[in-house]
Amino acid sequence: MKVLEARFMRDFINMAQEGYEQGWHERNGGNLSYRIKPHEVEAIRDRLSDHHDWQPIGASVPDLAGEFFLVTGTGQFFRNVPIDPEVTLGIIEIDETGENYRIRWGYVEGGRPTSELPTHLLNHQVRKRVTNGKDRIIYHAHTTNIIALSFVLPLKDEVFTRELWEMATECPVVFPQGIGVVEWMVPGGREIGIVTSELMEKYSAVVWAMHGMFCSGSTFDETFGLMHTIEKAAEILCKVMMMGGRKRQTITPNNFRDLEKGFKITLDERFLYEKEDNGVIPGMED
Ligand code: 2HA
Ligand code: ZN
Repeated sequence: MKVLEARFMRDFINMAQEGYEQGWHERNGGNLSYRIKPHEVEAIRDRLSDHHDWQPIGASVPDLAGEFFLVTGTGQFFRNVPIDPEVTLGIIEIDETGENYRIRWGYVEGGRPTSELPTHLLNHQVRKRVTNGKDRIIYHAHTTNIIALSFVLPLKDEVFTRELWEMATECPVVFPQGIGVVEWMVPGGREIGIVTSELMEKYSAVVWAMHGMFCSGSTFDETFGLMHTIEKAAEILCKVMMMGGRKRQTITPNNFRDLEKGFKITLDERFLYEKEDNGVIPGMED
């Protein structure tokens, strides 16, 4: 089968386009990776090349040994993914040690995988383990409203989770585990990848302060939907702040406990703390 005719390829390209249309991928902002299923690799194996050398990943991912990934290229613009997928995307294979990768398809103008490859693969390794192999997609986007909030809210998992949950009743249903926060760090390396992947043990979404967000999911729809839901909650919170920043009423800890029963979800009590004044958004006290 031609690589571009594979279903996962079309779904990947559609997701890149939808993310661009949301305004989350200015210039070369953001990156996306998909852990390809074994039968999907077999269907395209005749079209894979073995002319490229093994290169260091820059991180150690032994639990991903032998896996294949479709990954956006470094410096590539999401805007161009549907226009020129063979240039903007590539398929890589991980070696038996989990230390090296080689290009098997794509990046035809001499490209390479995203600069955030260490974070993507470290996240994949953790999510593969904690979801028993279900999660296959890691998505990084420069979501405007989440970035804006990272200038104002305290950079704490508890605060981001709680304030975003309060912004839409479906939020605790869509991300019941909550959301993690990484304070400002240099992107593009192993260090930020390790910190992010440690949070991915508990959360399927992690904020990078003053930068964007990472989401993990089992399907393209689930992963995009998670990013979209969180970013929409962030947009509502920004609007509430712009309307003076004082809530007259909100969803209370007991309301969340009622949701747990109604939707058969479990919410960590860590996020259901009592506040001195339910109208005040942290960071906007005066
Ligand atoms: O690829 O988003 O974090 C550009 C980025 C780096
Ligand atoms: Zn980024």
